[in-house]
This record gives sequence, structure tokens and C-alpha cells, in this order.
Amino acid sequence: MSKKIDVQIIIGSKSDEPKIKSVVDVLNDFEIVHDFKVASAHRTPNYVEEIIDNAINSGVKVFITGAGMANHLSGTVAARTVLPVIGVPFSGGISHGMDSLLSTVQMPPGIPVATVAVDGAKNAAILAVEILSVNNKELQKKLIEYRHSEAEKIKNAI
Ligand code: RP5
Repeated sequence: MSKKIDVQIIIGSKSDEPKIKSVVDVLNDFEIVHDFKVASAHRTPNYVEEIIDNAINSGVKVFITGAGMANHLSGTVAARTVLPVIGVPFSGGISHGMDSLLSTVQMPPGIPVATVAVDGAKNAAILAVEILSVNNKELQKKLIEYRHSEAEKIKNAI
């Protein structure tokens, strides 16, 4: 039997794929089962809804969403679920992604998007693992080990 998907990743365009790669890498490192889709809040709104509904029905626990320019994808997902949504603004638009950053982070009260830095895909993945680890001591242990190994890399960089 295939394992249940814990994280649903959605990006706004195939052209965003290199900017989300580190999410997939980190989730693979932590052996978190995830699904990856390309869908646009503006260009394929019905498909976005379909993905969200399927993800909710299949028991997904966290969404990671990213888009460049006007990132309405993250807000659209947040509007349709009470599950945590982590938004990744992408560079490429105005002022190195300031457009995407503001449209991701400036959500109205009541509908949060946990927004990471512009092109901060790695932190989005780590935050997703942290959310999943709340009731999972094994995952917490792996996160602590991961943080130690990242610190070692920095210490050994020079
Ligand atoms: C956004 O517009 C996408 O997320 C992408 O960052 C940007 C450009 O999309 P493409 O024209 O490359 O498909 O919606």
C-alpha cells in the first residue's frame, strides 16, 4: 500500500520549478511523502480547486505554495482550507520578488499564509517538517540532527 501524502506542493508555473527544488530535496531527506503539482490561481483556477479538494480528502497535513509576480496561489489555497499553508514568494518580478513577497504575506486577518523569504523554499520545507513533528518525537529528533549537521557545514566552510 502506498504511504499517505503529508505535504501538497503547488507552484504557479513550470518555470518556477528550479526555485522549489530544495523543498523536494529536504522533504526527501526527511522521508516525508509529498505530491507536486503545477497550477495557477489565475490561469487554471478550477484545477487549483481540484488539487486542494483532493489533497484535503486524501489527508494532506500541510500545503507549500509558491508563485512569482502576483502570488495569489498561496492566498487562494489558504482561503479554501484550515490546514497550514506555507507560501514561498519567488523572485523574477518587480524589485527581485517584492511583488510576490507582498502578495504572499499581506493576507487579510483570519486567513494566514506562513510566508518565508523570497526564494526561501528550503525554510518552507523545514517549517513543514516542524509542523509535522509536533506530535512526532522521531521527526523532532531528526530535525535536531539536521540542524546540527547544517551547523557543522557552516563551521567547516572556511
Ligand atoms: C507566475 O507568473 C508564475 O508563478 C511565474 O513565477 C510567473 C511567470 O510564469 P510563466 O509565464 O513563466 O508561466 O504566475
